[in-house]
Amino acid sequence: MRILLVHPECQSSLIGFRLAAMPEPLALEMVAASVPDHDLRILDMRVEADLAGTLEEFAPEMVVVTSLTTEVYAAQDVMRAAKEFSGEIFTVIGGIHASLLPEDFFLPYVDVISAGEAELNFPQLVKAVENHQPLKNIPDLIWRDSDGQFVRNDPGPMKLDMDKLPMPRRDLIERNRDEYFWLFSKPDISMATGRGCPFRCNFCSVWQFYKGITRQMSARRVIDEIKTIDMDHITFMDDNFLMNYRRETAIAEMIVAEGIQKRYSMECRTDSVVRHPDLVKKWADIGLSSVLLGLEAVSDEGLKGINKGTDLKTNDEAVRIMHDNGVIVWGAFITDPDWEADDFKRLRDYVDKMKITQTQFTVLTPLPGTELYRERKNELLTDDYTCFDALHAVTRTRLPREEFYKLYAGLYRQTSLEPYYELVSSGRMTVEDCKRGKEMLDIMSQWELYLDQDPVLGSNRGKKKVGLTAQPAE
Ligand code: B12
Ligand code: SF4
Repeated sequence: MRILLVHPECQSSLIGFRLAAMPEPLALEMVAASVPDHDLRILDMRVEADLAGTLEEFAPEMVVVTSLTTEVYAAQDVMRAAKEFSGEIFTVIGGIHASLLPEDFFLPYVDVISAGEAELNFPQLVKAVENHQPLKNIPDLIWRDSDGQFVRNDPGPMKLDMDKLPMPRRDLIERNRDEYFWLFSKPDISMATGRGCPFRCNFCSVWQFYKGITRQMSARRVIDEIKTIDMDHITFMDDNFLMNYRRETAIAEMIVAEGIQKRYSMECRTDSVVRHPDLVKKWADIGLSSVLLGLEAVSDEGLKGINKGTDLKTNDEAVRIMHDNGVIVWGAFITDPDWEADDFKRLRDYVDKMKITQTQFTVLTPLPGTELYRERKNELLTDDYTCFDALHAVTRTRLPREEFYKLYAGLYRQTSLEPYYELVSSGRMTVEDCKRGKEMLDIMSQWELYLDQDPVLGSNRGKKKVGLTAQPAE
């Protein structure tokens, strides 16, 4: 079959995490890898907008789309356009949002919603569609019965041998390689060596999506994949790469033994860092350049409130360990709509005190499917998913909203660029990277840019109704 896999584009403003990272469409590369015997094409609309031209030229029989919560409308648009182009095209939606809230895709132009990991049902789906067979025995599929009603199949076991996962189909996006980046590394390659997380932060969708199960590839399988990559920088997309001391030590040792010379970035919890500083040193010695650290809050109370399971002392120590090893810290922090001016000041003071070079400030957002959502869904001011980008307050703010955004955006106003200069002078960052970092801060610190998409002040308020209220577009 000719299968077109589409990553939708949802970015509509200057601000956004796009400034700090735009990794390759790894999910679609994995979906593609699960059906190798077909004619496959990936269209990443973040870098190539021409959906109509691709439909015309490739003439797909199936269009497959992935979607985070922020991307729901963009994903719906892609499927609607595919069906309008040809009623014969079979449309499939999958990924984290469709898995947690499939009802948002109960739409006339959607044929199937695939919940969970592609490897567990997508190959069977493609086979069934190709051979005009029934879909009723394929796990975790939501499909349309003869009356046009969506029916959900049982989930089936989440049995997956991570070592048997095929290599992602990076060849399908190679033409866009130079566009993908992670913080100061451009171009960049993404790798995912584990799935799921054993922790239970209340704002997080990961453990909900993986139903509390955590799995990792063996060190050997990780090395085999690294060896297929001919680029200098790899980012591990795992939510907590350093969680398994034995495995990550083995990977580092194999990298040395096999003479692999690259640079790496990763995401990490602070307690994993503090538990094994020697592991950080090992990785720094083999090229660890930056770590996205989930610091989240600057008080024990704040960390408890989100059920992070760490404390401030551990966070401080983790930052220190990274600094001692010359690793760039990309600190992720969560602000709260309930904050007063002092809370913002406390956070900015912490960032300055700890010399955190790169920062990510999000607004606490009850993302559908999370524990926080269940607790706070009655407080939501909007059901417009484009506001759920973690840059906007979707619940009431204690401060007047403009004031909230002024203080929030102001967090990005670096009081000192000294950490950047240190990185440039020590050769860990180029002048170009430094300029890019500075530009990012300049944009993210303009508070007016946050207003247009605000659920109360913004120009698109009330225009979109989704969630369980999703209506057919016709
Ligand atoms: C890389 C990443 C990013 C990247 C790229 C995002 C993107 N759109 O691709 C960047 C840095 C830009 C980013 C930004 C954001 N992200 Co992000 N990110 C991740 C991360 C760490 C890894 C995703 C990944 O590549 N995984 C590896 C691939 C292989 O797995 P996968 O994507 O799950 O795909 C599998 C299945 O889902 C399924 N599948 C997926 N699509 C499809 C389609 C079909 C048809 C089928 C059959 C199956 C299928 O099969 C795949 C293989 O098994 C996840 C955490 C996580 N563990 O998922 C968060 C995560 C996806 N991000 C999240 C969030 C909240 C955001 C932000 C809103 C804010 C923020 N704090 O970062 C922004 C907004 C992005 C936007 N587009 O608006 C949430 C999403 C929650 C949700 N309900 O949507 C996650 C889950 C983190 C969390 N803690 O909850 N993010
Ligand atoms: S540690 Fe990270 S991935 Fe794990 S539950 Fe918390 S936020 Fe989610």
